[in-house]
Amino acid sequence: MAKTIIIGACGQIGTELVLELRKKFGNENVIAADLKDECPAVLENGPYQKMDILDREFVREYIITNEIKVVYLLAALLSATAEKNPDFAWKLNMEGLFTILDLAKEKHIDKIFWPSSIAVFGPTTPRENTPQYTVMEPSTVYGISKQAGERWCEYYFNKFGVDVRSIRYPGLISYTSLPGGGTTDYAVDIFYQAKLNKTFSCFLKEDTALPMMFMEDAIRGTIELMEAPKENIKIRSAYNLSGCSFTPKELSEEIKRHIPAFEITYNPDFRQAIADSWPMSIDDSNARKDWGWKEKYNTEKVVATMIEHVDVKLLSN
Ligand code: NAD
Ligand code: AKB
Repeated sequence: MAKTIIIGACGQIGTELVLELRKKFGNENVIAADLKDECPAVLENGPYQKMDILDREFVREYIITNEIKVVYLLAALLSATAEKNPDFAWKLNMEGLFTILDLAKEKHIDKIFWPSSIAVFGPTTPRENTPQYTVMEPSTVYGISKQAGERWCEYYFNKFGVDVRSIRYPGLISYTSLPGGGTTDYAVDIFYQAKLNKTFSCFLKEDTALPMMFMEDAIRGTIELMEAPKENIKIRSAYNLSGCSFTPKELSEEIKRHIPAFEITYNPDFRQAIADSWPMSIDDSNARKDWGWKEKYNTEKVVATMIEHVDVKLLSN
């Protein structure tokens, strides 16, 4: 069994991806790696390695010595945090990717998953049903790093045959761990505040539609993409992927059906400009055609599942 590592394993996606991959491939074969000194309790069912993706020599040595063949590289600064520290965001989001692409170019690694984002699109992109191939002029440092990353992934595939696969994730909604500094984080935070205080102050305007996806769909899609036969993967930059799409007002109305006393207020901040530059909905027909993608969660089902499972104790961890 080829060993797999998830770098950036303690984040919103990593936590759930590690657990799902361990179910599939066995706990011992899936290594969680992150900056954190200690393994979080939820990931204690398998190996954990403290790792800084920016320590290129350590990462190379660890992956080569442990004969790790599959890498999921999740460590990154997300859109809102990246705007506050653009130099470091560019460094983190790009250097780690080169370390992993180079290991694959040298044939130490067989397969890479590296996530892109809807942030690769920009204000000049058609915002409704955004096509796979269209104008892409991202206006955030995060979007620029993701677009550059996509170009490098495709380049390493074309030039060196590196088997790298990627998805342009929309905003991801989950309850196992908290989101890490993105513009779509409001769509997770709202559930905690709805349960705790029955009120939520939203940092986006009421009519700001964004593409979103429930984490279970995102993890399933990621694993399906990684398991698809190589010849089916026609896109080596990153696939558009769609789940559902809603505005803060629509989300709050759906929450009100479960918690009638819930109230939302709108206090837009710097993240409004980021959201305004992103698509409202996504055309993912290439993913459907090439490797059979289909989402399971619409907005109604996302809300019902979040209301059922969100545990406000997570806020104090
Ligand atoms: P997150 O911020 O929740 O988690 C990132 C993890 O990386 C954290 O646990 C952090 O400790 C770790 N990390 C940071 N710097 C590191 C370093 N130098 N070395 C090792 N680990 C480091 O992020 P996430 O939401 O899980 O996103 C993972 C990836 O998916 C990112 O590349 C992100 O751009 C992409 N993505 C996420 C979403 C989303 O909605 N969550 C949407 C689109 C794309
Ligand atoms: C963010 O808001 O930065 C992320 C993303 C869509 O990439 N959730």
